[in-house]
Amino acid sequence: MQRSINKANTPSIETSRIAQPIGSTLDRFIKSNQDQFAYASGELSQLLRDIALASKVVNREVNKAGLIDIMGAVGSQNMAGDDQQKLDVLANIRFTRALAKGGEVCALVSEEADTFADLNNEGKYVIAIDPLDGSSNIDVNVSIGTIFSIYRRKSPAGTPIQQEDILQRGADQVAAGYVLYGSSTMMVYTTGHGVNGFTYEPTLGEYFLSHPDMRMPADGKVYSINEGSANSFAQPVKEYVQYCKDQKYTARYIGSLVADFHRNMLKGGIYIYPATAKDPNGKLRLIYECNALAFVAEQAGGKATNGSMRILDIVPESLHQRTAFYVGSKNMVDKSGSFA
Ligand code: AFP
Repeated sequence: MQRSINKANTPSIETSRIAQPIGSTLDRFIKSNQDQFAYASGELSQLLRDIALASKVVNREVNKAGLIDIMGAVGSQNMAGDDQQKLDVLANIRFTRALAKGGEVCALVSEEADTFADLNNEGKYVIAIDPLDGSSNIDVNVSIGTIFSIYRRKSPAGTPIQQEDILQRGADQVAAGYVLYGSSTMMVYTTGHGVNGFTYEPTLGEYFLSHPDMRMPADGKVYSINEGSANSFAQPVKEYVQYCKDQKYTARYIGSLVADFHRNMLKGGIYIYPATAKDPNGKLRLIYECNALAFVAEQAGGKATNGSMRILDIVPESLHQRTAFYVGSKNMVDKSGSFA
């Protein structure tokens, strides 16, 4: 006798409760969205995968930092004059190696090096990276991050790298993002078509799409600024901080840009590193810190300025240029600008 198959009673693999679906891997997501890129040749996809791979290695080092002797300062200073922590150096090596092996990048600008590194001269992309931001937090187990910014080179492949390849406006970025090494590790990036966040699953060694189409709330109640420097803020900044207090906003300042940014991205808020008497151009670096986060913020509906001008419109004049940075929920950044 032939048995009939009752489809209605057949449990669907897709919806089975026995094993919850775990969503798209970063790899699969990059591949399925490749057609959105202006130059859909697969090289930018590979570059993003190289970044993800290096971040997994850095994540491993960050996680075991407390266990072995790789914590603490290495004894030298980077271009910005900060003490270089061992993990900074290590992260720089990991990202540089992964990007050099991938072959898509012709030049790499890093916080950890005075000038750009020539990678593959046939590569079509320029990358600017802060391999491990918030390094003064490493020794105390506080969240740190990697920030990256990707540009299409302007000079023809195979020719010497030009200044115009390196010093591009943030508005010319083709992709940007960050990795947050926090209570879980996340990679968040944009290719100019919205922002997506992926959470790392360490036992599987994969990033999974956990935060699709991230949107930054237009308003928030959190302000993040180092008020210890308040005496050297300009009057408009002092007034804006007072305004935040009058509004009974909550102050939250981790001192780790990626972590502060990410919290505000999810919950709404503003992060400010203003010009101060000590740092008249602010402290943060335009090319490998602010541009990337400004691009992510705008793609998520947020805003980023230097207090008056859109960050992405600033034409950089030097590799390690600093800028004041106001980033976060659009209405809050607009309000802060009204005090200028
Ligand atoms: P470090 O990498 O030296 O810890 O600097 C971190 C940072 O660039 C950024 O992540 C913080 O938001 C900001 O500096 C903190 O600077 P202040 O200590 O001056 O507030």
